[in-house]
Amino acid sequence: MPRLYYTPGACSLAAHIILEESGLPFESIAIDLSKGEQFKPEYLAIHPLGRVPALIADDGTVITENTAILPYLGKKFGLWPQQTAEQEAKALELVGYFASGVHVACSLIGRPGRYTDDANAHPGIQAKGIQTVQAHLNRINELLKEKEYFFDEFSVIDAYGFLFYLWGKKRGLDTSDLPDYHQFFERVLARPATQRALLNEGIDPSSLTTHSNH
Ligand SMILES: N[C@@H](CCC(=O)N[C@@H](CS)C(=O)NCC(=O)O)C(=O)O
Repeated sequence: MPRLYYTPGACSLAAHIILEESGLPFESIAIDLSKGEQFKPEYLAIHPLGRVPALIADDGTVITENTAILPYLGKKFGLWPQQTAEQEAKALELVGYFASGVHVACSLIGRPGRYTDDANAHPGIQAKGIQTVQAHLNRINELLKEKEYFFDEFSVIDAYGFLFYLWGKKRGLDTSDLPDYHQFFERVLARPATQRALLNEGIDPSSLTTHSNH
């Protein structure tokens, strides 16, 4: 059975949701980033960069990077948009945008030390991160305009997109003017697989719902 290495509430949540969506058995192993478990030799042997997620497939293949893990799981479980080559290209476009645009901008806020050792410069990097992530959330809200999901049906892209609204809220960004993204977030949150993944990560799903007026 596949094995997922994850950290509660981290970007590994997208793969966790999809494994739950599959309805098939899988193993999940928590890596506590706050304790530096990602840098233990046993874990570095799996993911040499010391990051989550890492997935070990049924045949023992180790897969890292959301840009590989999510299309892989999506194709395996029928949750990857590929009705046409163009639709698949749009799905890859979003996976790439989320990983290299939105996630990286989030790390400006959470990990300014990655960009400079000068602690005096960290607040400026974080302020730029907040501004950039806010612009990404606004853009995602536009992409979701009048849509239930990013594509015709629920897919891995939705599990990934779900994450950034959650992180935006957690980091105190303004989510009050993102009505389409908000509704999408609540829709994905309400899915039984999302609820199971969150509970398995020790996160109470009811603590995430906002009941806002959107
Ligand atoms: N490009 C990687 C990024 C993975 C990543 O940065 N994961 C974060 C958690 S969201 C992490 O493991 N951080 C640990 C650290 O920075 O030490 C991917 O998309 O899989």
